[in-house]
Amino acid sequence: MSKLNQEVLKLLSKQDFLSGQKMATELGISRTAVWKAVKSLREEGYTVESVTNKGYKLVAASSELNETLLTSMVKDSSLFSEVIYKDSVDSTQKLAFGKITDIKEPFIVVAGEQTEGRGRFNREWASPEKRGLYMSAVFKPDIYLNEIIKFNLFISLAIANAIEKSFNLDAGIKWPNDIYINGRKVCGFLTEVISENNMIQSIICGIGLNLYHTEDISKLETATSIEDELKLDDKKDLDMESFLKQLIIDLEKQYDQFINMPFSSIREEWISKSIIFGKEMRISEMNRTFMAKPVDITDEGFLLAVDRYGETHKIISADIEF
Ligand code: BT5
Repeated sequence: MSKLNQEVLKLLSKQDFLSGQKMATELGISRTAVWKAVKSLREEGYTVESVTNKGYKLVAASSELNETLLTSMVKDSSLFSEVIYKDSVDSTQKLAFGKITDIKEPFIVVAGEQTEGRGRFNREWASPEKRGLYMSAVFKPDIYLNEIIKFNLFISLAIANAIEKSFNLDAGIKWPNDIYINGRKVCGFLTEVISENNMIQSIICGIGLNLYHTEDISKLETATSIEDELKLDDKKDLDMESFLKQLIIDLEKQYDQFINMPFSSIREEWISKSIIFGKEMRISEMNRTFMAKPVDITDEGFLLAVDRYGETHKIISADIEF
């Protein structure tokens, strides 16, 4: 069905009005099949007008994430081979893990809602229906396990850049895995790995981005959404098509950099987007918590933070809070 939706959408995008009969002939299907595809596109959020004797006209693209849109995005991707879309899942991470052996190339899982969305250390990730992007991107690199330290640095830059370019908002990176706008978290991601003999086989990167306002999310003191951050004049439906295109382009670009280049190649840009430097933060490592100011990041991707006694700490992995 999705492939047919895409073909009907392509025809509608090219023309003003197009009759059901013309589409049916061009696609070699019945008029009923055309009608069904139009109905399904409308259910996915596309506005398709129909006028007797004239036919169908695409009035507005969908402001929702939907299967047709995602499939066409991935078709143009040089990295991802396919997308799995579900209206509702427990967690896209779980679904992605379940498909890893069957799908040999990199792929994407997206859901309209998650009933058990999770953050790091199994914390909850609020994933209300049609309000956000809930996505797991699976990469299949052939690199040493210790390279994974750098992965989050490249991916955070990709997400921040995509948000900035698409919505004209100032997106800041909060090391290690959050994107903030105006002091609040709009996106969190988590990186999980399958490895054997010190080599990474798959990276499963789960990205949760709050797109539209919800009461649940605004109740969280530190959270925000793209819609909440847009200026009044810009508060129209979000253009999902250009955002997804941009996100995939930026993920491809930064993943390619991650595989082929050292962190130093993006270090300056990453620092310019980071929101943690020079601020006193609570840093929680595996077995200790202390207060310190992040001051720099090394070429290898280690965070350097200075505590009140002037001692410098080299941090590989931690939770940090303002
Ligand atoms: C993260 O964890 O920030 C990673 C979130 C990853 C979610 C994606 S969605 C697609 C994929 N499938 C999944 O099941 N997960 C991934 P962490 O740093 O542990 O942050 C979690 C904390 O953020 C929670 O304890 C809350 O305080 C807060 N939080 C929960 N939901 C939020 C939301 N929607 N927006 C902002 N903050 C939220």
